[in-house]
Amino acid sequence: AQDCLVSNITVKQDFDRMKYQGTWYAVAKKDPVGLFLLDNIVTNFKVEEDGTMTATAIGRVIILNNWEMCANMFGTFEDTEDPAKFKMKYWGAAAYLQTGYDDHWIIDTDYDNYAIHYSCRELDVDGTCLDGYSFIFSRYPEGLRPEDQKNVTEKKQDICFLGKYRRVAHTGKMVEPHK
Ligand code: AZE
Repeated sequence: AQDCLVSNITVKQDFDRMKYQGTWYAVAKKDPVGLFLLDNIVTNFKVEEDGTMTATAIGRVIILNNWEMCANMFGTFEDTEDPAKFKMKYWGAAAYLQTGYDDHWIIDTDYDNYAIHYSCRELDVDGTCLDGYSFIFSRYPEGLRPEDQKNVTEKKQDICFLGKYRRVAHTGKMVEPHK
């Protein structure tokens, strides 16, 4: 969306949740306001028997008073009229972690290598995003394939987050989320 209006952002056509299942490594992220996952972010998507999409995610966080820990998070996705736009209800395994109800849009993916996620938490009065976050996911912890980088950069621009991402380190000290 050239005008950065959230309502003009396009998402993946005919999103196929079955093909999206499995492990994704966050390789870059654009943070929202407030507490957020820091690094070593790995997620696992699954389609349940009734067709609902669910996910688990782990990541390093620092909560109150510089307490560093591994956040074990869960999400369930509510369908909308667009197959690539979900509402995500999420919570932590422990009560001191974060709970929330966020948009969860899949901007683009080829299912086998990369995915671009987008969530706007708060709209500005002019229809642009005032507070949002985004993940670039890869099927490989080492990062994106060189051939996917150009497309991913274009998509970052389309969602008006270009230049706002930070790399997500994978130091390998953490475990995979539960499948
Ligand atoms: C996401 C992938 C799908 C499952 C979930 C995700 C989001 C998780 C958070 C977690 C925040 C935790 C904090 C703890 C102190 C999009 C990665 C649940 C936003 C800040």
